[in-house]
Amino acid sequence: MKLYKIAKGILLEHNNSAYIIDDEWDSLINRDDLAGYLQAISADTTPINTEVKNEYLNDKILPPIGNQEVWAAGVTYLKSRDARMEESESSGGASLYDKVYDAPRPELFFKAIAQRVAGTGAEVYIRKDSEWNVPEPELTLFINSKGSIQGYTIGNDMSSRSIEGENALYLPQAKIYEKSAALGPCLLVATEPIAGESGIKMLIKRNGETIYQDATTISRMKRSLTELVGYLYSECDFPVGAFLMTGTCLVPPPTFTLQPGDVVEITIDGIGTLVNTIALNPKHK
Ligand code: DO4
Ligand code: MG
Repeated sequence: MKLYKIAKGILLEHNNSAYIIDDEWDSLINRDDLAGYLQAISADTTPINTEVKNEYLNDKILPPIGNQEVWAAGVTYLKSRDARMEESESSGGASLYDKVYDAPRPELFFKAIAQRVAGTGAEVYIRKDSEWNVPEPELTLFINSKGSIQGYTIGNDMSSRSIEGENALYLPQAKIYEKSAALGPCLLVATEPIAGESGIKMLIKRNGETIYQDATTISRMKRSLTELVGYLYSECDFPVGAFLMTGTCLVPPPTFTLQPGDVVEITIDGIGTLVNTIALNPKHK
């Protein structure tokens, strides 16, 4: 089942039919057994016709977030550890990444409030004071206020490698700025946990040509999803739930940096594709 936040409200897609749900986003997604609740709604509601559904989904799709905080886990895949060790070698910070990869406690950091999150089809920004920028494709969890994973979406944890590489203490500046995060296109709600074999793929286009593409599976993650959630929820309350990006599994080669106009497409099997165009923030150019 897929939940879309659209201009007209909330659209539920289930078994090739679509339904409009008259509810408020935060209280809807923060339920226990969201999957069961949505199944019951689909059984009791008249579906909208396909034309109307396509019209809604071809219009602007909003990020599937209300008033939740977005957090992120780091160095959960070998690829991320190796790339970070390389970029921080000259600042002497490489061993930090090596240690956190093997430590019982994961790296977790605050990433965004909803205002800084872009949806599919929207722009994400690179910083004007950063010369080395990458997208980070990440399976992203929606966890309700009781700490139970209720859904999955696709996340892009936009990052400045030059700022983070200069000094690990600059991580918040490398990671947190306007439109440095994207989520979407929908929230996948299922009765079963997402399968480890689910593929995650990233493609970057410049002037219509593919300049980078790679793919892997979620099963390459070093840690379990519940382990990450356990640490996040151990001393923080999230009254309307929280989103947690689970770390990047793909890193473009060191010679690669994003440019304004590039298009980033991240696909996760069963969820869909999150598409964003790279831009500089017009307010801060
Ligand atoms: O340690 C820095 C950030 C790591 C990160 O964002 C990732 O591995 O995805
Ligand atoms: Mg990341």
